[in-house]
Amino acid sequence: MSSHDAALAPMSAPVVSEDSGALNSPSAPGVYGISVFELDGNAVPFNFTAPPTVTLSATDWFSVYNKTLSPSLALANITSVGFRLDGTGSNEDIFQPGSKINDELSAWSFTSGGAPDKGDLVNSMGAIAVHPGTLTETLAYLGLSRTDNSGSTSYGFWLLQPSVVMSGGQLFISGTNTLATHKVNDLLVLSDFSNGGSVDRIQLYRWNGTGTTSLFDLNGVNIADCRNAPADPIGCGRSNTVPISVTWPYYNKGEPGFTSTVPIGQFFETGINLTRILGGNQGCYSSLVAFSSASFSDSSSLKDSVLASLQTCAQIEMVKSATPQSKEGDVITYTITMSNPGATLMRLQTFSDTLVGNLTNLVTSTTACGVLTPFETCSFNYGYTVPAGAFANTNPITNVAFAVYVPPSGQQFSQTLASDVNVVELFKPGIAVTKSGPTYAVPGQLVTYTFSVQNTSQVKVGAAITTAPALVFTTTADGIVVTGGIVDSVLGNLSAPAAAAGCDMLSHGETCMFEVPTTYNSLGLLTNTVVFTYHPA
Ligand SMILES: [Ca+2]
Ligand SMILES: [Ca+2]
Ligand SMILES: [Ca+2]
Ligand SMILES: [Ca+2]
Repeated sequence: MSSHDAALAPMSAPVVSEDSGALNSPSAPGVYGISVFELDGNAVPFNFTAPPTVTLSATDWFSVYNKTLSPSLALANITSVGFRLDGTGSNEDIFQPGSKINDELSAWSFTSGGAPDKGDLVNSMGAIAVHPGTLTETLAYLGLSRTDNSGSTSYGFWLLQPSVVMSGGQLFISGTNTLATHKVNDLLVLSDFSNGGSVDRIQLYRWNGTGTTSLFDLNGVNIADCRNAPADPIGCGRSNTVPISVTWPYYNKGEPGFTSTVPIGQFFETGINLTRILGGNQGCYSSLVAFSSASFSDSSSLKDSVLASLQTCAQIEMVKSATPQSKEGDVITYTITMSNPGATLMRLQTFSDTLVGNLTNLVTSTTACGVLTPFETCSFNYGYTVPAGAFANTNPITNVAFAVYVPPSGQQFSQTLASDVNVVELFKPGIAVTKSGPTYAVPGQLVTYTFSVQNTSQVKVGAAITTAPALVFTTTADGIVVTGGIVDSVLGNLSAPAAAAGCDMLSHGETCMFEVPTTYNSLGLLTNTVVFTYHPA
């Protein structure tokens, strides 16, 4: 087996050799209704200017290959790219004779050898985008180049949902010892294009559980070829009708070493609407297998293989937040924000919180997070009441939220789990009051009471947040104004003199003092009681 490391290849300025097709003038990028990516029979963005002033408003394979280099371009609207250079000659990875396009994956085997020139692939590549019109449909752009255009050979792609790796001549699910198998709605694209560059036919199949089922047959150059396809097609393809320049290391039959010029009919690109092709039941695809085959049939024998990675779904992102401190009896409000940075609509399968339990039905029925369309962000809140005893026993309050999202096919793979952990520390509010006044007085005597108040709230020893909130007379909790203060059974409301002395807000540990003079008018024992009411700020 041999392959070339894309990252080591130089990034050189391509010599733009625009296809002379009638619909492919530089002022009209050949996007043919799928206006994110140029399906125009070449690999260079129509408005390309040579580095270092690369400015691109359109995307083509030059950009995808550049994306594998460092530093890479940022590609608007493209959520994932894949690019793989294949080997050539007599010692590269090819299918073992007998492997068929419509075999179960575990029946495929690979070996080291040489593909016939006309079936020798140079590279495969892919890009994933959101349909710019509907903003909900997943588009896949797939491409390849080959070393020769003579004779009759067909080409195609399998888009596989599991992430697969080749080992010992077989395909395994990444990170496991399990042989890879097809999942329902794995997608097969077969193409038939001439050595003059016309795309005559594209057939689309899905894996139905035991074999392939035909979905669409784009038969005839007036349907299958992007130059002639209707606006916003379900799929179309383009080959190059003139020699084109590419920036990846390209090898051509009969030429030693690498060249940058691809002869007529040795480059192919296709764009397909995964959502429409699969009736809205597309999965999360992770692997792209490009192949050449003996003939244009889904039961044909396989020749060369190129395995690349391509992600049609993205990892759902979750951020969970709450105020960092709380206390017994209070409701901690958790805010969950989730976003879908990928090109595939995702549905919530389960949402749970380690403290609050399963909230799936609540989230699905009352929030926008039940379905996340491409690039959508949603958020919602839920509460947890801190129980009595928590300050001593379960401090801090730690919980984790988990969300599992699945693509429309319902098939769940590893990309779809989102989680976030949150820690809320508890404090115990407290105040200490000292009141002093004269022991004796005669009626009519002026006496002075002295009040001293301290914020004696506690935090847990060793807590990350070492101070408790300030305590105040008046606060706003959940939009409701909560009023406290100081009221003495004899002296009346003392909030004003207390506030004047700074006692209306006490930071953690702070002490304040105030005095209240009054005239003693009683004839006997006078007992007064003072009530201090504070709230955490
Ligand atoms: Ca193109
Ligand atoms: Ca182009
Ligand atoms: Ca090859
Ligand atoms: Ca190969």
